[in-house]
Amino acid sequence: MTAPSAVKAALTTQSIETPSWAYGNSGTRFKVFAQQGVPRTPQEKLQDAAQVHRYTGVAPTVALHIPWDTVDDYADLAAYAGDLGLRLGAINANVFQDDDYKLGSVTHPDAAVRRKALDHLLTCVDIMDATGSRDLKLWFSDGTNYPGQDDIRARQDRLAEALAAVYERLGEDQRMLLEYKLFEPAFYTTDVPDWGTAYAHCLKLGEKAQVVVDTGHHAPGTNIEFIVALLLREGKLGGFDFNSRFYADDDLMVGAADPFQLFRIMYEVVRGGGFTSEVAFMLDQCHNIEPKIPAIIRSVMNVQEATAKALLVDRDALAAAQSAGDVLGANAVLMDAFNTDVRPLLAEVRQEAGLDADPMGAYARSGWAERIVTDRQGGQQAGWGA
Ligand code: AOS
Ligand code: ZN
Ligand code: ZN
Repeated sequence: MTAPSAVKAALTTQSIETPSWAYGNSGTRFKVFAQQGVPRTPQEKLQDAAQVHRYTGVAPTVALHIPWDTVDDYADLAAYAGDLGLRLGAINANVFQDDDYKLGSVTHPDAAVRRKALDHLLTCVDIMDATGSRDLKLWFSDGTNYPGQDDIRARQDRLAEALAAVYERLGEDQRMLLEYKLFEPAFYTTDVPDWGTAYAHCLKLGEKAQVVVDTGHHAPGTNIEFIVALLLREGKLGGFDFNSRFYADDDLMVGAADPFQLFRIMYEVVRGGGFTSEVAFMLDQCHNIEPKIPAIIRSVMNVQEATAKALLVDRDALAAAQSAGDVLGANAVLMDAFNTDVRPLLAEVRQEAGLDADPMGAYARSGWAERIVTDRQGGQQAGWGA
């Protein structure tokens, strides 16, 4: 087993980005269950994110979503985040909630609609300039519902054209993270359905284009850790949208459905040299029925636990067993790490950082949940499930 001190040191370097939309009301297409005290403004979302960071110590950045987090002055918003001890993270573009995008955005058959979508993406880069954000995260709902509806190949050409224009606009230190998703809302073809499509586009674009893996965006049974290992090997893993799924893109708390899968993914990240700031560990979740801030704290802790277990894997023992062809021995090395209870170790990491050993309890005792219910009336919907 790797020395606990080395694991602890590595854990203090991890940061996990929380998404602004997870703090707002959300739901399914059937119903949004409004919660009391949810943020009414982007600033209030940041206040809640600051609580998550305060009790976990590892969630210093917040992803924004445009237009859900539209403000007049983004530099001001970045300064506000700074006052709360936070930074603004990835800018998530939205080219999926406008009537014009019924048949697609950047892949739409009509050039005028494509132009409108591209203009939004370029605006998002302007916002990144103001917020100091490094990453532009692109997820396209583009696709078709019926065979013959549009030309599959032409849609790839239109996509490539738009991505190239955005890539051209990126600053020196900015990146484009392209996210794939198997299906939904399109049900027949999706224009970026899988890692291979995302990878092919990113490869053509250049170094600043990277693939983002949303853990909920695969067919059941897909070996996500293999994708992670491969993308890391190719230098093309830009980050994660972490969440859990039981069926499709469920956006449940990461580590809730399959902590073993999360561990396997984190092991490949550690193994592949991805445990650096080059790989963004982001959450992409919606908390429809559970209280949001504690759910996000729990999610951050779940990522930390999987990371700690991955760091604990005895890599030397594993390599020895693997090269000896010791199938059971190699598997046992991995399982030993997975079956370790890392909660005491993480409690120590927190205490050594001056934090409460128990983030969930500390938040519950803080009174913040009660305070926002009194102070905030008429919380804003995150945008999902409208
Ligand atoms: C959609 O299914 C994707 O997971 C997106 O990453 C994300 O939820 C959206 O971009 C938030 O704006
Ligand atoms: Zn996502
Ligand atoms: Zn998703």
